[in-house]
Amino acid sequence: MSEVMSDAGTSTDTHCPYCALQCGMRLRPNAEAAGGLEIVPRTAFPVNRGALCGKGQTANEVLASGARLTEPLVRRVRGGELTPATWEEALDRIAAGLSRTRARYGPDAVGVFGGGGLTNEKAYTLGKFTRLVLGSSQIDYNGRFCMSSAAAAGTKAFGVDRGLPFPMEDIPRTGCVILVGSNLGDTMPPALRYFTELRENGGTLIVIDPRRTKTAEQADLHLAPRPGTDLALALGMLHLVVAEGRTDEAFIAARTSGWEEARAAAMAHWPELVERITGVPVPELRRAVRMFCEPDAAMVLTARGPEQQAKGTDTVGAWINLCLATGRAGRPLSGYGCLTGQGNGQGGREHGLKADQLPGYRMLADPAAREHVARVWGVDPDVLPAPGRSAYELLDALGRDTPDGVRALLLMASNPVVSAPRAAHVEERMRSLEFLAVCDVVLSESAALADVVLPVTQWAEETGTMTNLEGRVLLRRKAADPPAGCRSDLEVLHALAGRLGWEKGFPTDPEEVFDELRRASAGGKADYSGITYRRIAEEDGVFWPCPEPPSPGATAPSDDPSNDHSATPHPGTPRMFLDRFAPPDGRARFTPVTHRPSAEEPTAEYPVLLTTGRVLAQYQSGAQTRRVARLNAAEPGPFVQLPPRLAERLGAAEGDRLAVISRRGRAVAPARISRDIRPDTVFMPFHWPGEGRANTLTNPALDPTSRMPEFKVCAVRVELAETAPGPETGATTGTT
Ligand SMILES: Nc1nc2c(c(=O)[nH]1)N[C@H]1C(S)=C(S)[C@@H](COP(=O)(O)OP(=O)(O)OC[C@H]3O[C@@H](n4cnc5c(=O)[nH]c(N)nc54)[C@H](O)[C@@H]3O)O[C@H]1N2
Ligand SMILES: Nc1nc2c(c(=O)[nH]1)N[C@H]1C(S)=C(S)[C@@H](COP(=O)(O)OP(=O)(O)OC[C@H]3O[C@@H](n4cnc5c(=O)[nH]c(N)nc54)[C@H](O)[C@@H]3O)O[C@H]1N2
Ligand code: SF4
Ligand SMILES: [Mo]
Repeated sequence: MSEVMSDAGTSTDTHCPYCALQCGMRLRPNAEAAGGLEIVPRTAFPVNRGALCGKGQTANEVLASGARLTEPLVRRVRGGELTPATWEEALDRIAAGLSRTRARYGPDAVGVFGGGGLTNEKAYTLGKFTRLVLGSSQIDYNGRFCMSSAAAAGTKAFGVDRGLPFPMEDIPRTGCVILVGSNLGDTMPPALRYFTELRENGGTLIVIDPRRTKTAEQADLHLAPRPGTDLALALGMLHLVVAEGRTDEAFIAARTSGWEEARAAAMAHWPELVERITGVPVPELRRAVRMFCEPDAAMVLTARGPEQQAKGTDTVGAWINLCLATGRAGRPLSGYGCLTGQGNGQGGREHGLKADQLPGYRMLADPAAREHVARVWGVDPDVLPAPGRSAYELLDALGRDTPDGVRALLLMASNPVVSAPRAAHVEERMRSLEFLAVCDVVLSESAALADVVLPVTQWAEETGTMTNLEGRVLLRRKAADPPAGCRSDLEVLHALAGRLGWEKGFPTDPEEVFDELRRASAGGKADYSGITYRRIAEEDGVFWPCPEPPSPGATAPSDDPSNDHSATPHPGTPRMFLDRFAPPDGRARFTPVTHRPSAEEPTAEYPVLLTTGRVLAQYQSGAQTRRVARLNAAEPGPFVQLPPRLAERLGAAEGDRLAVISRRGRAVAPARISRDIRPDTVFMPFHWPGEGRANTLTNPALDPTSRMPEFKVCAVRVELAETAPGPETGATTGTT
């Protein structure tokens, strides 16, 4: 107890820099620890109750990393080296590069690419900067690669997109959870506890993954479909639900619309057909239906497996249909949710990083939304640009010598050279830009291509809010001073705006930005207006929507005594849809969806399916975690997970170098032979650049609605590689 008390003065309660779980942690000054901060458990924070994965435990090492950028770098001659510069010179060069491009080709020739790791304040400011200062429509962010399909499907069905419509703490109390394409045992390890508790409480867990992962090992039932066939699987389950008379007709009648069309579409998916498409035997399908339908409450949670497909939106729609048809939505302990990925993937799009969205989850194409946000920004709605391009389309347009080419780019908090689909092509596009500016904490593979690199502060060196996968708005607090030479992203945008003629409107104090964001979001779907830094601190986070109550007396009839005191604050919304769904009629919408093949199916030339994803010890493009010794020792490099029969056919032994070849290029990495993967599939994690870069191979086929690329399935050929290491960069090994 006394330790906690004495801690309070010197320690700082904050959150992990990485994933969407946003685990609570406490940072205690300690000269011996990396970055001068020791990471100690913060058991009172409900989401993780003190538990941290290895990435969280070592997060302080990135603060102190020798790889940390501490001075701006500029490339003074094209093709020359990046060399140190003053902040003045670097900022002047960026302002000149951006305004030169705009003057020559128009505002849409200047693009901005953001990241879901940015705080709400930074995301909001970057969106505002793009639309006002640059006057450009060309902004998108890496969250497009993340949960955009779930966002699109959620919006269609429920009228609003919030990752989980309930807190994680509800999971152990439901009857059954279907986890579709989530390996949270590796990607959100502290969350595994909720599923262990679910089973201890008598509930069941179904995991759907082509691989037997750490998460699948925990399941009562593991279904291993072919990659890219989740849509058929969900439809087959819905077919059985109907055939076995397990629909909830009262719920369907009272709370939904569109059932007849969705039902008819599902009925075309006979279980035997679904078995042929997915490889999942009919008895297992029946068992899954029984497990899902028998308890009083159940949930479906999706992650990147079903979402990162060129039919991701329809796939998630099919899982939502299953929930609606069985009355497993809009009720306590039941519902559909998406496990979002990045620390602030949710907040990033809510506040303006997405090509078509304005703060508060308002849509850029909606005149009323434009008017509201323009008023807060003090401009005429007509100056706001139209919606722009999605992430891959934006990257694909870089350096293009056409009227709609994007010639200059400001990149903040993403590393597309490693993480974008068809990465060799994207890298080549980035190299062909007339001007590239990057803000990062390390010299990522993308920053290395820039004309100007700005060293920014991160995480524990600054304050800001993050919105986790539950829609819980959290406060990350500053715990240490940044290295001399680093400035915050907000300071960068303030300085650039000033140079481009906007003296006002781009504050550097996060709380001041947040107060403006609250006003901009007021009345929107993601209404933050009732949330304050103080409330977040006192309440362990506040769930949006949280409108600000009308000021006392303003709208209340004066003869009502109950309105005679100051309005009570809105409590926030941990659980959504219990009374009504968000569409104007309050009903959830079924979508009639039918299965279709992946953009690439196996052929004689490319007979194997490649899927991609993550490992426990590395994060995303690896820009941060590859610089932490303990994590790097655990997962030092890329690999190809392949089934024993395929290895045998190739004559490959464990560790042998394998070449994986798709229509987009060739990657080489050592073999990891494993019984835990389907016989027709290989898996590569995407955390590394160079010859083992998985994204050299991936297919940028886009979902027509969400514009999500098909990271989770493409056709490849696997061969034994030559024994001598190949060329170092994916750019030279990949065909573009
Ligand atoms: N260690 C670590 N943790 C992370 C991250 C990280 O990079 N590293 N990133 C964070 C971010 S941004 C995100 S988005 C989340 C992602 O979290 P997850 O979605 O859990 O991660 P993935 O490994 O991309 O994909 C999950 C699973 O989908 C399976 N899969 C592949 N193809 C298919 C398919 O067609 N259908 C189905 N049903 N499953 C398929 C893969 O085998 C894999 O096990 O993790 C977050 N947490
Ligand atoms: N093949 C394949 N590819 C994938 C995926 C997959 O499953 N398979 N998943 C996709 C998904 S879900 C995602 S989310 C993307 C993610 O991929 P990326 O967008 O590349 O994500 P990160 O590697 O997290 O890049 C974040 C960068 O921002 C820097 N950074 C950290 N904090 C700050 C900050 O405060 N300010 C600034 N300016 N910079 C900061 C980091 O150092 C890092 O360089 O990858 C996608 N790519
Ligand atoms: S699970 Fe995510 S938020 Fe929690 S410690 Fe690990 S990386 Fe950080
Ligand atoms: Mo993600």
